[in-house]
Amino acid sequence: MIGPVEEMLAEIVEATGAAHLTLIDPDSQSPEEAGRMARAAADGGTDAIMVGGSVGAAGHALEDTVAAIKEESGLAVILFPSGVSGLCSNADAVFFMSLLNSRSASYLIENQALGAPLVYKYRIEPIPMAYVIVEPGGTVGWVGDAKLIPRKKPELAAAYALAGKYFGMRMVYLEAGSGAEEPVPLKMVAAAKKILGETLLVLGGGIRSGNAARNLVAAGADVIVTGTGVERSEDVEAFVREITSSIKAR
Ligand code: 1GP
Repeated sequence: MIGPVEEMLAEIVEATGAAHLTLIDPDSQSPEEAGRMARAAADGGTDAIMVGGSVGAAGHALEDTVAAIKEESGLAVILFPSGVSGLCSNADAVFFMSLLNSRSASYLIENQALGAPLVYKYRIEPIPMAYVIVEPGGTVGWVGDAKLIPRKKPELAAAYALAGKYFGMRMVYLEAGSGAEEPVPLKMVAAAKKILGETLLVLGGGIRSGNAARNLVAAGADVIVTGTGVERSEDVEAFVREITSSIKAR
């Protein structure tokens, strides 16, 4: 069953052409600072906040960061966990992902099996998502033991995306890795979207300008994720505004 956060994202994509998510890693700043960033991102037009990271995004730092973001921004918080420890009870939703091109059963299904009862207990909304990591892959590619999709092989990314859709996942996330020098190639985005149809295509990793985001959306991305760009920005609101004004047609 589709929950309220997923529905909200789908409606935003339908109404404006694309959605923007701001990724905040609880390990990179204090909860207070995360709250301020989220408020600035909200003022810049972001649609929701993702919270997660490959290392150290757990425990009190995670819970306090989620609480501060919700309090300051009023936006929905979607967890983006790298494992069971990336779950907490005060978030609104979780990207319930399987890293489809991992070589490790841990990232394909074991963390998910151990985490599922917690998602149930915490009553957070699970959003089923196929997660596919493309070269260079960054920290998450290494941690997730991914067999990285070569940048020159769009058909491989499309094949994984379609497998995710056939599994019933309603979103597919193509990830170049946080801090990547370049986003996922446009040809790959186009190949994946062509085969996905209505299934939402999420793009992240290395997106640091309005232009780059606009090109990805023109190629077929439905949701744009930015983390590093927001983190490094002196003026978070202006940075997020640049991205959101570039991707939203209406
Ligand atoms: C990481 O795709 C996200 O999972 C965000 O990447 O930090 O490069 O924006 P950046």
